[in-house]
Amino acid sequence: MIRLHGYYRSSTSYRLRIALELKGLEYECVPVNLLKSEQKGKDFTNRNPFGTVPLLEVDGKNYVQSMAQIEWLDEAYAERALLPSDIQDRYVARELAYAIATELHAPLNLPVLKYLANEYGKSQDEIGVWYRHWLARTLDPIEARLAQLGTGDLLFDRPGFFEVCLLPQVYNARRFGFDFGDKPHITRIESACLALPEFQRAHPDNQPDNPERT
Ligand SMILES: N[C@@H](CCC(=O)N[C@@H](CS)C(=O)NCC(=O)O)C(=O)O
Repeated sequence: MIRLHGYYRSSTSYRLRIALELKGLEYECVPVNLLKSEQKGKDFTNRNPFGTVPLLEVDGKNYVQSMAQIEWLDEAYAERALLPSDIQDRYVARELAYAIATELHAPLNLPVLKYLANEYGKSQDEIGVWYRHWLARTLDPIEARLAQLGTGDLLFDRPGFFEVCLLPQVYNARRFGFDFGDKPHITRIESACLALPEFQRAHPDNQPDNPERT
């Protein structure tokens, strides 16, 4: 039994939903409301001392930290691999996915944005400028790398490790009004992925804890 404790709009929870969908694994979503700080409650932090989503529960064991979870899932369930079999391709998938996970996610996370507002009195407009600045710093070189690699509709022949990380970040970027006008490779991959049922089922719009859906 696989349970994913997450929040519909959390990009790391969205990563896990895409990974589980692409691997064809059955899972149950357990909502954790970040706006009510449920991730900081004792019940939750006893299982995940980082106090962040997603928390992946498999056969009674807890797994935390999205990139480790995704790599673990890919090793534990070898079918429909997310990482390519060729070592060079695997390197490229990791290079681009970890650029998003390590450089981009941290300065854009909810506690950072709250800190800017509460400790430094920054307005929503100023926070938007911050958000788009950090997005461009990593999405610009990712776009350049995709051009260099001659990428088509997807990084490789089917969606995997990179697309799992890219789509949630693009979703967030669009919420914050990021201009993708000069990013044809990223937007082509986005369109190709959003056309697939796995990505549609994983999308924040289709999660039961999305208040706009219920
Ligand atoms: N490095 C962690 C980051 C997890 C993370 O920051 N999750 C966010 C949602 S995308 C969260 O739980 N934020 C609430 C908080 O930090 O209090 C991972 O990849 O799992």
